[in-house]
Amino acid sequence: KSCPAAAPGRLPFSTVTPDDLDFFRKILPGRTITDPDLLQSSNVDWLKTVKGSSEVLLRPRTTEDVSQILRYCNRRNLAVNPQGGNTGLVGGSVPVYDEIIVSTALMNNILSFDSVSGILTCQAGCVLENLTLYLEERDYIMPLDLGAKGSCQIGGNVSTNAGGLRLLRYGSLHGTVLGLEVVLADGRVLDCLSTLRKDNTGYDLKQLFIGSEGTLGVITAVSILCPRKPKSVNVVFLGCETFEQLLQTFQLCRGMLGEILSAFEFLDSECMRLLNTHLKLPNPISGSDPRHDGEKLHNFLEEAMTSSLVNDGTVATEESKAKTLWSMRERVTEALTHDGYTYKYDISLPVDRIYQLVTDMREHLGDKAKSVVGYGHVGDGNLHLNITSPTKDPEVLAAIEPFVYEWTASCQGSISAEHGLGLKKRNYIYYSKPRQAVALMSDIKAMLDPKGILNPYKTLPDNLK
Ligand code: FAD
Ligand code: 2HG
Ligand code: ZN
Repeated sequence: KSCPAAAPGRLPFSTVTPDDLDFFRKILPGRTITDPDLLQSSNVDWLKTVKGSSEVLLRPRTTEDVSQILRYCNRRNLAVNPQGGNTGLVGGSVPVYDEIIVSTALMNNILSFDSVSGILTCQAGCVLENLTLYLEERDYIMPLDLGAKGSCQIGGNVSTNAGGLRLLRYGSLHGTVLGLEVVLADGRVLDCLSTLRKDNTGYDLKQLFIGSEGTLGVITAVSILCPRKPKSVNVVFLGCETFEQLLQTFQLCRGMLGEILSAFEFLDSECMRLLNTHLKLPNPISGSDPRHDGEKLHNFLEEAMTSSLVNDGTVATEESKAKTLWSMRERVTEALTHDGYTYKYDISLPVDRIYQLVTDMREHLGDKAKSVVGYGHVGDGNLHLNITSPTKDPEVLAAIEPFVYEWTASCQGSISAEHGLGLKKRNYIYYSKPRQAVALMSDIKAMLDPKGILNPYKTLPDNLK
């Protein structure tokens, strides 16, 4: 029996001909890449687990370029793989076969910034970290932040509806994105690039493209509401003995810090072990006492320490130490890549159930797995359960799945909290969505992309139930 995550056979799209290349070279001179060496990194995903065989990479600069590309591809029945920073974790960002890669990397202009409202409008290929730096100079920040900030692009973030490390405070992109410009499969440009906070004139079409993983259109520009840069930032790294204590600390923290709390993240001791083993990052809290370090969080820390919820910890008030502490959390994904083949699960659960899945999985796998780690966005009820084995092992996979999906469905959780479905998770959608919802998604796809040229084999399941 074939693995449900494996790609189905190649669909009957056309293949690229010399005439097609002539056309692309005419509209994108010097930006039609066919050199196999240059194409290699765009054909492989960040995790190096999905590899396509595209022979053409197109690098448009303008919306009009994208429109011409799609109009042509649609007419010729050529499949297209939209690509941003290629940091996606579910195999959605790379071709499965020979789809043409349309990269937004050169679409990296900031179009406008209103320093009164905090509304930024930019092209889709702007790298998240560059946007953050631009805004910080103007006393604003982006409403999202993630470990992949140095490579991921805002268009990719919107297409995956990325959550990240600040969602707890600033909410999801479904709220902060005010407008989108999207090129549809047939090349039509949908201009919904509004910069209004409020606009109830009909259906909110932009929402369809947020999180649709490049299957409904190519996002070419984004307008987004950005918060003011906080006056001071403190990062606290605390150690708890049990997940139960961690949850009690979270409750205390919410109660005492309220709206100034920007993030509440966690990583377990297995993550700490991997950070130390593979990236040589030492435990930042051993031997320090947060009561001596900072003023700002004094009351909360006093309470957390005296009630014995927290064993030890450290506080960062200056930027460089804050960065060091954040890297402990942000670099777990990287540490895992050094541990072996990684089986990734990105699960939404009621917050009090989060760690039970890690403990149950550990027990269920016994010594079949090399490491079983839990980390994630506690404040959002989002667990990152990661399992490694020395090499990809079908037996380990068979022990994990469908166990992990059944466990999640039994709690009415989501099998993809923030990374999307891409190639890897598309056939598991029914664990989290009813049949009618998936059928309606498929109708929307058929309406917007009747030939199915946009990111085929991704997001929607191979067969409708
Ligand atoms: P890509 O990986 O290039 O593409 C992702 C998907 O979007 C693909 O399906 C692609 O076809 C589509 N796409 C890209 N650009 C466009 C466009 N302009 N129009 C239409 N479709 C497009 N995710 C989180 O949610 N939270 C995290 O905290 C987080 N942390 C991460 C940390 C690391 C170290 C890594 C490697 C990844 C992390 N991710 C996280 C995964 C996350 O999905 C991506 O990092 C990010 O949102 C993808 O942006 P990208 O530009 O790299 O898009
Ligand atoms: C994070 O929160 C990312 O660090 C990546 O979403 C999670 O690698 C993962 O499983
Ligand atoms: Zn995450």
